[in-house]
Amino acid sequence: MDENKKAVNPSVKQETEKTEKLAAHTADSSGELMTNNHGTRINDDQNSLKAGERGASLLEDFILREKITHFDHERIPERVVHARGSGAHGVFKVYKSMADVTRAHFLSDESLETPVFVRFSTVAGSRGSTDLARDVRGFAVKFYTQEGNFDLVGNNMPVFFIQDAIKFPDLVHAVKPEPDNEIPQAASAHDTFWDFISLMPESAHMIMWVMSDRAIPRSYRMMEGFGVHTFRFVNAEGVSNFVKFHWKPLLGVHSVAWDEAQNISGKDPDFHRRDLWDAIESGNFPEWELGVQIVPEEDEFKFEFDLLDPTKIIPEELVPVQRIGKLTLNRNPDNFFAETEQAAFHIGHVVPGIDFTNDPLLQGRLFSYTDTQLIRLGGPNFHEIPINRPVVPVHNNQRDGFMRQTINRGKSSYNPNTIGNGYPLQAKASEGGFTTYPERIDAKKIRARSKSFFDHFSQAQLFFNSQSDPEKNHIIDALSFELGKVNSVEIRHRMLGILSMIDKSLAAAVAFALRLPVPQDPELPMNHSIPADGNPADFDSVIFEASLKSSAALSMANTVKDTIATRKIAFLAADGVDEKSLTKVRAALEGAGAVVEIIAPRLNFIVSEGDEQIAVDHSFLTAASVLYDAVYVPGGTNSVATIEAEADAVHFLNEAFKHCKPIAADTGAAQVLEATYFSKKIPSDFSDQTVLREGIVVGDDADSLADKFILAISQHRFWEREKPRKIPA
Ligand code: HDD
Repeated sequence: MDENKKAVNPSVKQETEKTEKLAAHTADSSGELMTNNHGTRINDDQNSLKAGERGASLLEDFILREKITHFDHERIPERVVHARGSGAHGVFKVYKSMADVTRAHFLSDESLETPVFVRFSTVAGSRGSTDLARDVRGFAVKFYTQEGNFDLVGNNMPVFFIQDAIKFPDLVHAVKPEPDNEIPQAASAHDTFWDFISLMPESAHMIMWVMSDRAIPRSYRMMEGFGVHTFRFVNAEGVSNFVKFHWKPLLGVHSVAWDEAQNISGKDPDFHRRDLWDAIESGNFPEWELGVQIVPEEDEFKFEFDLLDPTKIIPEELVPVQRIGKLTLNRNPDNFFAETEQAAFHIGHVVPGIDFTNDPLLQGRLFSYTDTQLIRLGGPNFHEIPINRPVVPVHNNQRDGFMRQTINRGKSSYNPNTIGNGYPLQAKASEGGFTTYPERIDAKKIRARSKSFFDHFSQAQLFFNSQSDPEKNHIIDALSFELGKVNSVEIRHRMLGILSMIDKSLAAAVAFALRLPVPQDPELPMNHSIPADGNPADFDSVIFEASLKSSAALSMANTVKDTIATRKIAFLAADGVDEKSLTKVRAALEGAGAVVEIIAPRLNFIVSEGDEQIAVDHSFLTAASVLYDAVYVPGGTNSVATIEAEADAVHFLNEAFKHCKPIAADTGAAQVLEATYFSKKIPSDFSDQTVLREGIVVGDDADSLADKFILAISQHRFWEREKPRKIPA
């Protein structure tokens, strides 16, 4: 953990210009008397007004009516997508001036600290759905800059399912629960989704990402973010460069196992929300670096793919990611609804120096986000909700509408005017006025897909080729699971055709699980998103192979593995535990930034060998191995005997083993490991027994055990253990 974090007292809320402004709208009832919404003090909040003790309630009861009416109207429509989310405040600082490429003020000076509000989300599920769905994660950042709000509304995957916004309602209808019975919740494993995907070859690349472990992150704090589209930077001289935005988490990119994800959904459906909240409360502030890939205007056509196609990345080998600044989340919201739920992001909230491209997905999004807030937040004044207000003043001639807060003085609400002395004045570019990049467009009006968008498979191949073996296996398992939940054999079959265009071994492995033949030399799948009368461009001829065969940045296996900061470690202990090794290992792990929790047969405390009381965080009833990153069993004769005989403890270890987590035990506790399934039942014909022992540390010297355990935890998972497969837990 770095020194700054240690110095923070998390009980002191971190303030920024934005959070100070929010304070004006923040209420705290401590020490106050109760009033109704109009300030009249309330004497009885327990009983409604009645005609006599047992009589009917009276319509006159303005206190009852107000309270119930407000309650009746408490809910607003959830977001049509990304309904389930969690937010946090923070700050962004640029490392060095980017003025050579953009005139955006917040990127111009390393002394500037820009307040931000970030909301992470899943896409398909409802507001109350599990955090651990196999799904894309939203990564939306609102920068409250001195030139107005800039919203970077991205995802944790750098590409998208579709190339044109006109297909977005179809995509969302397909993935959401099926319309007749509203099943399944927060899951893509059903017929309508795969029916659509199997007819939309342009989704092939995104499907590889969504079926990878990126779709089941260990934490919001351990996932990347991407702006997805190609945007523009424009500098003070009016020179434009293309830009792709990235967020790189300083803790690395890590995921859970699918079986684990499904278990977490039951044990703690708020797992990611809680993780984010707890990390910030404890002063372990999540951090990401902002990365940019910059492409000069004149290089627009030098790539094998079209920069405007949102189903394509720019591989980092072709254009390196420059890390230009740091985002730190340092303050939880005071009120979920007022801040996180009412936050309104919009890809069209830009500041001078940042501009759009003609990506047809981006262009459609520019319409959708304001439109959706009108229904979700109830009218055109949602920008006045405290969380959405910029930190700079707002002056224009827009007026009135539901819930208007601002009291605009004067008679003129039009421009030009003389009655208001011409104010507010338009801002010159030199005064920070936004000027659109004057891109030259000479074109016919047509509805068509550019032929440069027709290569659907080369980057899907690039992604698959770039994965480690365990990651490839997880993609195969994910597709086998999802298509296994599809009832229509025709859809499964069509998907195998798509997969075989990506990789024959992938298609064969999924076909094996489905017990279906892989279509031999399938025709290039029909793209049903072409118009009824065909596409003016020729569709047939594009089967493409990318020059680049593999890209290291696409595999999570290549990300940070040198820290155990904030990792949660379970200690399984009971009365009679050896407090010396417990204390030493705990001190070493906590010293390295991990969070240790003691789990025992019963709550409250255990009594050690040396008669010390040690506080217990959870009993086996309320804890589960899926909520931890690693597990340790300290010695102590009686404790070990109790743990060995405790079925839940043995289950805990079996499950941790199954999910490839590091496991440690004092030599005196090794017998507990012997009681587990994995010790007894590892198939004896499995040739490479050593991989099964990786990540399992047993020793009697607490210091050296702790060192080895820390190294193992920093590796995250020992996926090789999955090789023999099928260890029930
Ligand atoms: Fe979207 C929400 C990200 C395509 C229409 N989108 C939403 C959120 C994120 C994204 C992170 C949640 C924001 C929040 O936390 O409040 N969306 C994306 C990305 C896309 C994308 C990365 C592709 C690159 N979206 C997209 C298209 C459309 C929309 C093509 C419509 C044409 N998105 C919406 C929306 C939402 C939304 C309906 C729902 C709630 C909201 O906007 O505020 O307007």
